[in-house]
Amino acid sequence: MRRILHIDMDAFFAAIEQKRRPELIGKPVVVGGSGDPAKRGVVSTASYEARRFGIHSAMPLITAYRLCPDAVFLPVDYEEYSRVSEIIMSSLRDFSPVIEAVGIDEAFLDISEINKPPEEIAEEIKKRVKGATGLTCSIGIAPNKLLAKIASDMQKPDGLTIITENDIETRIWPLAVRKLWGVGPKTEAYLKGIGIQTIGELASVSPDTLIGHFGESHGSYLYKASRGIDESPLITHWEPKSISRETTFQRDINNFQIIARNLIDIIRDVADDLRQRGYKGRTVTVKIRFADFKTYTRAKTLMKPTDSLNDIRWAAFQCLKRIELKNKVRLIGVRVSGLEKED
Ligand code: TTP
Ligand code: MG
Repeated sequence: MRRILHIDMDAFFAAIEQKRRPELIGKPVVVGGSGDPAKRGVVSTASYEARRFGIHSAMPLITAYRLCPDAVFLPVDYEEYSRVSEIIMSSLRDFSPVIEAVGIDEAFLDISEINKPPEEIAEEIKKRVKGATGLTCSIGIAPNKLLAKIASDMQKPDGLTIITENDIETRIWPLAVRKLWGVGPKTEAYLKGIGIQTIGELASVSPDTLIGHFGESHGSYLYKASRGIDESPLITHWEPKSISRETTFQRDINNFQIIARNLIDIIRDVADDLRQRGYKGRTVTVKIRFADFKTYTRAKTLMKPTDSLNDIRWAAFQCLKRIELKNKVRLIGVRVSGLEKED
């Protein structure tokens, strides 16, 4: 019998900020944009204290500010969050080698081979993650990824929810269809139109009806998903499609020397990253965003894949020459794609 565990960190960015600045514990904290609610930007996440005011991810910062002017607004510090994420993922790897990291704060683990009760495994993981990072997480355990992900969301924060095949009718069917992975606003709206709001109601629709409307693939997916059926494997290894870096200047720049120098710095980072991860790439793309947000990209494809700093720099400057720098520059970026793994 398959046993899949899904772990999702609680209020991830906000919890990290509260951890490193304990005076913020218990306070409404909003992480997003540059951390200044007077500037454009959206909420990346809000602490549970801030959520009580109705603040949530993707909401404009200004709206969040209106809902709770006393909240502490902080800028996004991806570098720190990635560092913590790596610590979490490597702790998880000690429990099972079959792990699929999803985004920055989520992962699936296949725990079928671990000879312990699921509660015990979950408690051990929570303890390890807390010990390594000081943060809490919520865990769901179920026979497949679909149900495990639903389960981890059922008792947040610091939750543990175990779903077996026998629980599908009582605990999954009452939930809104939106809780199913792959059901977005469009599918939800159509289903609502035909009187279907819960997963249980979805399970009562014939597969032909669903396939007739959504097509073979999505239709039969919905039919199976509503019954808690999901055989999808964990994807334990992702090949990157490209390796890139970009930089936003503190102030918009029109000095070519400064632009060129920064471009060289990020080319060096990209080349280092390629070599460290064992890739070579064929296509180099340069991106320039001007002060008015107009964005241009130019690409150069080389004769053969490379990870050489000189080759990438040459190609990048070929690209740069093809963009007229008639305005001040806000952002520059470099991407290497067409990747091949080195032998
Ligand atoms: P989530 O796991 O969706 O949210 P969360 O961890 O903040 O809160 P929860 O306890 O409900 O799991 O996303 C993880 C991180 O990803 C989140 O801390 C910030 C980031 N994020 C965004 O930047 N924008 C978004 O719209 C969402 C949903 C998340
Ligand atoms: Mg989370």
